[in-house]
Amino acid sequence: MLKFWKKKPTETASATTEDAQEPQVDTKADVVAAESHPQDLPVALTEAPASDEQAAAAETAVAVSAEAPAKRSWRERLAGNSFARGLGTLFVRNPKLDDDLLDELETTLITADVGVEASTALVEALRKRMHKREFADAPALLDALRQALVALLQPVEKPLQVSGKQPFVVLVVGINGAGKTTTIGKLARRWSDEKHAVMLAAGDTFRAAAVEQLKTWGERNKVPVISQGQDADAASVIFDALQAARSRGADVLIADTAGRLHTQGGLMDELGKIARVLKKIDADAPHEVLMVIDGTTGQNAVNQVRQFREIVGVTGLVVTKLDGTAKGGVVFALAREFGLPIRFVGLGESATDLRTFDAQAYVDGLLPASLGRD
Ligand SMILES: Nc1nc2c(ncn2[C@@H]2O[C@H](COP(=O)(O)OP(=O)(O)OP(=O)(O)O)[C@@H](O)[C@H]2O)c(=O)[nH]1
Ligand SMILES: [Mg+2]
Repeated sequence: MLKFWKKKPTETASATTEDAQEPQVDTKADVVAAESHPQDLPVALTEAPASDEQAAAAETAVAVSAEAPAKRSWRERLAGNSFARGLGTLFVRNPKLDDDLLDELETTLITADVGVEASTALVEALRKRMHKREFADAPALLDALRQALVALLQPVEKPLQVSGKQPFVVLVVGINGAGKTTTIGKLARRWSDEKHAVMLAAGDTFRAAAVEQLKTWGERNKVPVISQGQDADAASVIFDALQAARSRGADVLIADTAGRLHTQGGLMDELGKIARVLKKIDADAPHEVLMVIDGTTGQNAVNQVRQFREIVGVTGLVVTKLDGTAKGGVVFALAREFGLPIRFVGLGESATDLRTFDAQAYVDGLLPASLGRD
């Protein structure tokens, strides 16, 4: 564990623009209240105090997560999804194996956000096998469906390894409200627990409370946050953060960015700029462009990934809010459409509610209890 990790950080680094040739780190021992300064003032390496309200919220969240059972099962967390409900209803009375049942199954999958193409492919493969009399009854058909669903997800079950580069730079992108900042907080917790020295970069300089939100997560997890004021240049913040992370020997730097839509040209260009300035320090950075997707957005998620991938070369996905009303099927649609690694899934709001994606656990969590295997 590095020394600076333990003490309260008091160092500042100077703001740097994309054009800077030589990155500068000013190590004056002043703590700068970032939000009170305009964008051209120094970056604060800070565990700055958040408001009382935020601190209280953070404490409550920590307390809640500490009290919660260490690991609730995937099924418990995925219980609200309509995937299980749809299949449960369809197979409740061990129905007759016929084409009508398969048509209904296809509709159920499409309704659960699996997407038309993936649903049709899954059902047609089952139909062929049914006509060859491979299934004795409905449970046998469902077991085959289970296996086909797992097979669809297994290629994208590729956990993210943050070793091998130092610092390993993770750029987190996605549309507004997808769960980026929360996911960063959870990742900070996870990687700190795994004894990596983590730093965060407050690259969302667009939304008023974004920097404070990230700082609260930083405090909770005792992880330094590099920030400038609101409206600062995001690329400059993240550039300085990488310099700071390098000079302090951090293992992982996770950069937050503002939520954006593909229609917001300026903001989309900013992502390209962020990636470009990082390469001035490390030609391979960012080592992971992690796109966060709200699991409740359904098929729209497919379009989102397509658009972000064009602009910034997404290398991994996180699907959040699968504990809520998400239908759960979008994960299959994404796997089939892009084959991009699904690194994690968000199964709740607290620090420990991020799971490494596990194809089998996910499928069994989605299927009705009588059908899945825990
Ligand atoms: N139930 C549930 N809620 C989540 C999950 N992940 C994030 N949230 C909630 O989603 C809301 C938005 O999360 P943020 O992390 O602020 O999303 P963001 O993408 O950073 O949003 P912007 O910065 O505004 O673009 C918050 O209320 C989070 O608590 C999850 O896995 N499950
Ligand atoms: Mg955010």
